Amino acid sequence: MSEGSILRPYGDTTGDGMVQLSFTLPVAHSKVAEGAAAQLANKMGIDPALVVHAQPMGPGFTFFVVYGRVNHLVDLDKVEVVERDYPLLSPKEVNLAIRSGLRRRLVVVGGCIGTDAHTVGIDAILNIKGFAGEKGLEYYREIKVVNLGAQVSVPRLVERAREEKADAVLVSQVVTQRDAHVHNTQEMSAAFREAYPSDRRPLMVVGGPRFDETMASQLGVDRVFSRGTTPGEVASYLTHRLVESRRTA
Ligand code: B12
Repeated sequence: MSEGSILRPYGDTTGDGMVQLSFTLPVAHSKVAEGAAAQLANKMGIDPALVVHAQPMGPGFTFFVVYGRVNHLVDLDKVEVVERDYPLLSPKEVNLAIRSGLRRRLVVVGGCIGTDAHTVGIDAILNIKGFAGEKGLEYYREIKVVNLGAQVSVPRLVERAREEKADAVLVSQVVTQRDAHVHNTQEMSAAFREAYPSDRRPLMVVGGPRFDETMASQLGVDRVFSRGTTPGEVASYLTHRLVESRRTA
């Protein structure tokens, strides 16, 4: 149901407040375990809560799916997101802007830091084959891409950024267990801030499916990109920050 900016979830009939939720409890499957799942859902504001699926997950664990009604409403006016604040450019426009604005190629150094070996995301942005029908940054004639791949240490990233005279570093973090993505990113940002004078340091961009795009300042980086990002968005952002904004300034 929608009343202006107020929304209620929708399952079977409009405005019925029905939601579906899945989680695992560290308990062997039994009737008591299903009762525990319903109790948890109740405590989360789901009432009635129907356990629609319960699957043993090895000894001592059960996976649940619960379907039920929440009374909460959401207010669209109070939602906070990072809207795109730069124009989307075609590869041709990006190349032209860099050529005329920088008069040299724009250099990006990218990779996955820490123990993270999930390279598909950063490759989607950097590799020529790209993502979602868009070519990656390697396709752009005026962008030089240095893709360091998986498990790059922060000191190595700083070293390569220096060697390459990077305009931007692009870092991917997919594993979020124990907030690894947050700690690794903060370590990276601190290392770059220490290694460079503030007016010389490369633009720091991080991305990954579980990043909250509103966290850039908390992470100490210039921009955060999340799931579904396309190479064109990244190329446009880099052009906006490294070419257009500097030209205006
Ligand atoms: C493929 C995969 C692997 C492959 C990775 C191969 C490779 N070369 O990348 C392998 C098998 C090696 C692997 C291993 C592991 N994996 Co894995 N893996 C996945 C899987 C199935 C897909 C990830 C993927 O490729 N997505 C596709 C890309 C295109 O999406 P993306 O990364 O989100 O990238 C997009 C955006 O986020 C953004 N983006 C990403 N990075 C960047 C960077 C920048 C700069 C920008 C601008 C944008 C950007 O742009 C991209 C395009 O839109 C996910 C589950 C899932 N379905 O997501 C689990 C998953 C990520 N893996 C997981 C785990 C736990 C592991 C292991 C720890 C398992 C284990 N116990 O060994 C290991 C860890 C290995 C390591 N050292 O990192 C968990 C992570 C849980 C968590 N919250 O931390 C997941 C979510 C599975 C799960 N549900 O448990 N994995």
